[in-house]
Amino acid sequence: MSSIRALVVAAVAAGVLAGTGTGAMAATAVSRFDDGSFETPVAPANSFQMVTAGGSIGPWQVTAGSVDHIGAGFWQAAEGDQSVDLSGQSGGTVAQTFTTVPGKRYTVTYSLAGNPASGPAVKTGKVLVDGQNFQDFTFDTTGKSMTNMGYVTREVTFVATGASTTLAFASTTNTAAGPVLDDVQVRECAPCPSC
Ligand SMILES: [Ca+2]
Repeated sequence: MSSIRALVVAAVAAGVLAGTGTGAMAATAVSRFDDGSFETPVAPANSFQMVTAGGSIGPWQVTAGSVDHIGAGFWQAAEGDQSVDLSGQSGGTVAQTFTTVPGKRYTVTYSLAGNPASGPAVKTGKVLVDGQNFQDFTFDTTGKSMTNMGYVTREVTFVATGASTTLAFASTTNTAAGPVLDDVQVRECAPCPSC
């Protein structure tokens, strides 16, 4: 087990060096990227569970503001039954730290929509890798509904600089109805078709 312990210590040290380490992270073992579909835990059916900073949704940490974990039947998911509204009471951030190979290129794809119930029609947010802004995104909910969310697939790539990487999605829509995220996938490019 000593090798696993060494890996965790190395990953935490890398996070501290990158300026992303926190006391909370130190207690968390780093593993592969998991549950980009927000299917665990089970959120209330036909409703949602607000999760505030310091809370978690399965392997995801809510690191700022608040988000809504949307249960089955509340609105259309892109994959499975559940999704996340990145604005709970106001703009929130979800983040997941997972093992990566330094120097390798990774492709992140995700499904994006917006809470059509209220707030501004155009929802905005950003993708961050190790705290750096990698992509701004917008989604126009005009003409969309809870049964026709109109999900689009977005893609962003990054080259890992450490044994772990933190991927985050942040809402910059500071109302209770923000961008909706589901079906996040992370693939190691070998080689990357588009690069
Ligand atoms: Ca899902």
